Amino acid sequence: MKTIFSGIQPSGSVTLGNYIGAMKQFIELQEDNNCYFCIVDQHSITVPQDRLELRKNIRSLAALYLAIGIDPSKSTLFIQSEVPAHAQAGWMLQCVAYIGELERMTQYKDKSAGKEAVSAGLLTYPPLMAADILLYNTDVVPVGEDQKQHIELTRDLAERFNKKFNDILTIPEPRIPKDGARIMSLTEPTKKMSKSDPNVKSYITLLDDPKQIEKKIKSAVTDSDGIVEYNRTEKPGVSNLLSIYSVITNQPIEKIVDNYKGKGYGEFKADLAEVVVNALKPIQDKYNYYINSEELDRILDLGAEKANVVAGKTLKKMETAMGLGRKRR
Ligand code: ATP
Ligand code: LTN
Repeated sequence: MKTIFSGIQPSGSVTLGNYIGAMKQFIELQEDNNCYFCIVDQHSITVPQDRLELRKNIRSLAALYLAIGIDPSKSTLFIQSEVPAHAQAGWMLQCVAYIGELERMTQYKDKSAGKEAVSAGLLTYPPLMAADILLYNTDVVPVGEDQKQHIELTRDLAERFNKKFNDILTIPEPRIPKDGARIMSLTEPTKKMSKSDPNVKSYITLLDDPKQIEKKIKSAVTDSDGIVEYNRTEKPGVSNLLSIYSVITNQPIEKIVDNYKGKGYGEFKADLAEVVVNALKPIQDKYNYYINSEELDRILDLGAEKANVVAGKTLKKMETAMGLGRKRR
């Protein structure tokens, strides 16, 4: 049995990219591992958020975790800001990290590019992510491809901490799915699908209704040759749609390509829309149950309680190793 940790930002509505790249793995992993799944609200304030919108997104993300199948009797589900050890350990790891290595993070470069005002938090975000992971003695972190660099930095920070202070932190491994680790934007298929993209047509959320899904897939950018074929560089749009089809239906891409030989994009897109709508229907039904239930709050309270105990223990060890506070008997 391994310890698993992963987090999702409540920075918008969860997309098909988040689901395929990260969340689908969570369900499989919770069966025989010790899992922690977190709503990383402190990460989401590294860029401006509307207060009311953020509150709504936090609750909605919690309900979605449950709707996709996170079982609170198997996994610990909690909100990052309800476990203060994250920010505390995050600060300590900021003091272990070097500015140069933080400036090299591609997510930082992407999110700060062209912005006049960039928060210091956007730069120091990876040590907070490292704290999330390291506080639970995590072995494995299931994430999409874009987070690989952050996990590598987490490993570097943990190794540096262990060497400089005391050998107490577990070195985690990333777990990136073979297929679907990078679902692309529907409108710009060379960019990753992202829930904070200002263009709502670029992503499908788990809560989109059938009409929206149909419309978005119909208008997804493809190319003009009309052949359903997989080629990421020459045909990024169609290839992205094929990846989505393949992961959702559990069919190899070659088989799908075969089925659409001689058929055009219209038929392929209409079928894909149906596949997505059918896959999301049970998730949406469960979501509607959880979103207004008191059960959701009970689950989150219990999750925070459990997480505080585990994280608090590691935090104390880290403080002792660094020499913070008074010597404890
Ligand atoms: P934001 O737009 O606010 O940066 P995001 O949509 O990129 O958000 P995160 O909350 O940062 O999503 O990521 C949650 C998880 O989903 C991470 O494990 C991340 O790797 C994964 N993920 C995000 N986008 C994709 C994508 N397009 N394809 C596959 N996995 C993804
Ligand atoms: N950085 C991640 C979200 C995140 C995370 C984590 C993922 C924050 N803390 C811990 C895995 C483990 C992102 O932007 N997708």
